[in-house]
Amino acid sequence: MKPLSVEDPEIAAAIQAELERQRNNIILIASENFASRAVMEAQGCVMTNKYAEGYPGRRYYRGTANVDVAENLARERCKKLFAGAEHVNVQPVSGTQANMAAYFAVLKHGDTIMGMNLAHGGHLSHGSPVNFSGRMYKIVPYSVSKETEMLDYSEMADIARKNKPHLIVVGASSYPRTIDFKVVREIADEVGALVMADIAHIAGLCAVGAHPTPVPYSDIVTTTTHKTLRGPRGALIICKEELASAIDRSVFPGTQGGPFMHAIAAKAVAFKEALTPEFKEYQFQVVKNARALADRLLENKFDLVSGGTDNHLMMVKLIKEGITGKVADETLERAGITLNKNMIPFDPATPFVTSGIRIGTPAMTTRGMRELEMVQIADLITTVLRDIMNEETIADVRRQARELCGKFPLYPELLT
Ligand code: DSN
Repeated sequence: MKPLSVEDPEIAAAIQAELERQRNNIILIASENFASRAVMEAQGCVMTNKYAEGYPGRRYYRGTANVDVAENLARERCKKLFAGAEHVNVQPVSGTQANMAAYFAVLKHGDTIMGMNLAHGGHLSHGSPVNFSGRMYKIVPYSVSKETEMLDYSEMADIARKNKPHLIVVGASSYPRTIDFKVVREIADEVGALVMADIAHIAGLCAVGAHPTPVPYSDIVTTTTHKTLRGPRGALIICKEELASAIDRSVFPGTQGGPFMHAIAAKAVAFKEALTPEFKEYQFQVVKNARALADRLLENKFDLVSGGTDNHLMMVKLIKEGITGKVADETLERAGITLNKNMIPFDPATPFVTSGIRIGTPAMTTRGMRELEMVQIADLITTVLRDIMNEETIADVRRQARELCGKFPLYPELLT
C-alpha cells in the first residue's frame, strides 16, 4: 500500500498546509482545541474498518471483541470523569446528533422545548427555526437580561410557568458566565419538565470542577468531545439510569447506524488523559487565561458581553468601535489571529455580519501559553482593531503572532 503523499498528493499537501496553519496562527476559536498525538493515532486506526451496530456484548455483527474493549473502556472512563454519571452512551458522532437522540428519547413531535435563544448564546440544536429542533418541536426561547447580559433565572422561571415545557435545555455556545444548573433543576421541578444540559463548550471545565457540574441536576447531559474536553471530534450522552435504554435505542437504531469505532477508541484515550492531574491543571489555566485576556481587553477599553468571563470564552462587542464582527474576524485572520464573528445579545446586525467576536483560550492554553501571553494577544488584537485599515499594522501583527506561536511548538513530532 502506498503512503498518502504518494496515493493522493493533493490531500497530503492540504493536510500539511493545515498543520502549518495551526502551528503559525494564534487560534482563539472557543470551540477548538489540539488533540494529543495519542488521540489522533487512535482516531486514524484500523477500527475505522469495523462495523459494530449495537452495543458491547450485543452487536449485530461478528468480530467485535476488540472494538468492545474500546467502547467499554470509553464508557467506564467517562463515568469516572463525570462523577455521578449513571449511564453513558459514547456513540454520537456530533453534538447535534447527540441532542437529536436525546430529544427523540424523551419527546414526541410537537412537544415544547425551552432553550436559550441562539442570538443570546444558545445553539442551533436548542430550537433554532433553521434546525430540525425548531421544526419538529414547539420552541420557547429564553434570553439573557438586557441589563446584565447574563441569564435571568427568575425570567426563566416565569417563562417555564407560562409555557409548561416538556424539556428545558440549558447550555450555550457563546455564554461567558457560570450556569447555575441547580436553579434550572428547581425551575424544571416546579413545572414538571425534564432537564437536558448541553455542556459541549464547558465539558472539560465541568469534569474537573472549574465550572459546577450539571450531572446531579440533569436527566440528560450531552457534550461534544473535541472542545475543552480535548478529545476526538464526536459527542456523548450521559443520563439517569431510568433513561438508559431509551437513550441507547434512540442513538442506535433511532438516529445512527454503525458507530465510529475509531472515534470511540480515541474518546477512550481522551477520557484517560482527562483523568490526570495535568488535565485538571490545564482546565483551571484555561479559565485563568480567559480572565487575563478579558481583563486586558477591558483595560484597552473594549466592551465585553456581561462585562467579563467566568469560563473559557469572552464575547467582544464592537458596536462602539463601529466595526462589524465580519470585518473584525476577516482582518484578524490576515493578522495571524483566528477567531469567529458572533452575534451579541440584542444584536442589530444579521448573523452573517454580526456586531461581535468570540474569543476562547482552550487551544492556546494547550500550547502552553499562560497569562503573560494572553496579555500580549489582547494587545495584538487591540492593535489590529484600532487600526483596521492599515495593511502595515496587519503585517506587523502577523509577524508578531507567528513569532509568539514559534515559542510554543505544536506537534513537533509531526513531519514538516
Ligand atoms: N460550532 C460550535 C461552536 O463553535 O461553538 C457549536 O456547534
